Amino acid sequence: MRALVVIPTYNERDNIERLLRVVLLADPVLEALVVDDNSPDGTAAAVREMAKADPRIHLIVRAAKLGLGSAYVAGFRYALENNYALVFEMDADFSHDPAVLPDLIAGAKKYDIVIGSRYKNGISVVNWPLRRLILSLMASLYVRIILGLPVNDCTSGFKCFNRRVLEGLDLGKVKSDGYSFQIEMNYRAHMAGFRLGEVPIIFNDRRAGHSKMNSKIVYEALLVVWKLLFEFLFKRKKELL
Ligand SMILES: Nc1nc2c(ncn2[C@@H]2O[C@H](COP(=O)(O)OP(=O)(O)OP(=O)(O)O)[C@@H](O)[C@H]2O)c(=O)[nH]1
Ligand SMILES: [Mg+2]
Repeated sequence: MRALVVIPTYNERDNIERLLRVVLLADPVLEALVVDDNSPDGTAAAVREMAKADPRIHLIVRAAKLGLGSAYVAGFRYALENNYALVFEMDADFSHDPAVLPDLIAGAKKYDIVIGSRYKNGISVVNWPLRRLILSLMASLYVRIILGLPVNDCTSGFKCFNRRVLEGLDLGKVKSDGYSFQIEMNYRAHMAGFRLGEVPIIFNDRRAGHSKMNSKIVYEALLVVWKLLFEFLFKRKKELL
């Protein structure tokens, strides 16, 4: 079995080399794909150097900062073309502990999407300002109520897809970024009949580098929920007519 960890990066030079080493040590089936948006800090050059010596490291460099959602989609397409059975999403900033990767692999025996969940067994977030934690919890609650998604942590970016999910969805349709990308992938997969499950993780605030989080990402997530709801309601109505 081959498994690919897709790691989108923008200015993660201070994290990426160490992260790649730890990810590849976490399980022998794992390979890593960094999708870098031409980071000015030279992230891609550092990865290219490592990839020369290690065939388990792969790199896609895009021309400019095109957004997190499309970086994941580029990684998913690469994974499908290169026959990986499992495909992971993971941040480069050590918020996601690579030691959990084997738990996600184990979860993939039971679920089509395994979500590394901050809110599965209580709340397990370390070093986040209370404001941000409340925002994230409210966002998940909002998504659960409006979309009926059976998931506690709807915006987690640490997860594992079975390749059949990525094959089964029309990736060209997924246009959103950041948190809304996570919501959109979860909802489309759920509506297509795939099984979503959660394994608890401890989420840590980023270790180095700078946040790309902003209020636009939050508003986009609030909106995408309604966009998806109406898209699927409309589709159902058309099917009934
Ligand atoms: N390729 C690419 N990667 C991105 C882009 N925006 C963010 N990233 C990466 O996506 C991951 C998640 O972004 P973060 O900035 O950590 O977002 P966050 O976790 O919500 O916020 P902080 O942890 O506070 O920074 C990191 O590895 C980023 O480097 C982008 O436009 N393109
Ligand atoms: Mg982060």
